[in-house]
Amino acid sequence: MNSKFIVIEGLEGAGKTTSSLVVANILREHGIHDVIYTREPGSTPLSEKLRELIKNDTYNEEKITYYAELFVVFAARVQLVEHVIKPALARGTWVIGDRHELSSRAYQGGGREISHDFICSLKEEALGNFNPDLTLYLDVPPEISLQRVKKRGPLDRIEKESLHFFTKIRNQYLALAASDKQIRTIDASRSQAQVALDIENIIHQWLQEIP
Ligand code: T5A
Repeated sequence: MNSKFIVIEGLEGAGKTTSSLVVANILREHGIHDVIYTREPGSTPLSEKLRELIKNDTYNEEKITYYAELFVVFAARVQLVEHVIKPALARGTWVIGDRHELSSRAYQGGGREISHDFICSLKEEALGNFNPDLTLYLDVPPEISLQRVKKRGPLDRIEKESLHFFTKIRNQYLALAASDKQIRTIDASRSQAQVALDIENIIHQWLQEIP
């Protein structure tokens, strides 16, 4: 079987990091041990710098424009895909990604209301037809997701946004997931054990369906 790119998506605090480990465990049960983890933005030296820029809110009060935010997350993604993900897949390594392009369509498309067509054309231009093989979307109401994040410590620039902003992002995620069979939606407002069980079932079945 060729190596695959599995992405986990969702609002902050949805449980993406926790779920990455669940996915890796299931892959191991299927004899797949050669796995790397990526996070977006991040996971290359330059992309990690861009991550700091995007999460930080101290630019002497210079506001990051919505388009600048979009271009920064895309710059980080292109670096990651070209320097890490594609080479890994080419040598037979599986990749588990904490966020990918769906995040831009949800946050910058849904949250910032940048045109969906524009984001899609940017993606086509920058990455062509490169896409995840499977996306697990962890769906959680923003009220719950933000509660989890607040427990963790100080909020970053995006986490300080309004409930309305995160509601628009969630609605966009749900709409995109409903129109794409490659995206599987999981109710992540339940316990970690229940979420893990759903992930397990989805991955087991998906692996069996791969020709
Ligand atoms: N961004 C990113 C864009 O705007 N556009 C883009 O294109 C991209 C790629 C990235 C930021 O950048 C934005 C989105 C983000 O604002 P990030 O740190 O990578 O930031 O993303 P976060 O979503 O903020 O990461 P988090 O670590 O906050 O969320 P996770 O990974 O989803 O959650 P996790 O697993 O760390 O869990 C958080 C807490 O909740 C608990 C965990 O124990 C932990 O304490 N938890 C649960 N508690 C109860 N029940 C469950 N089912 C739980 N699951 C987890």
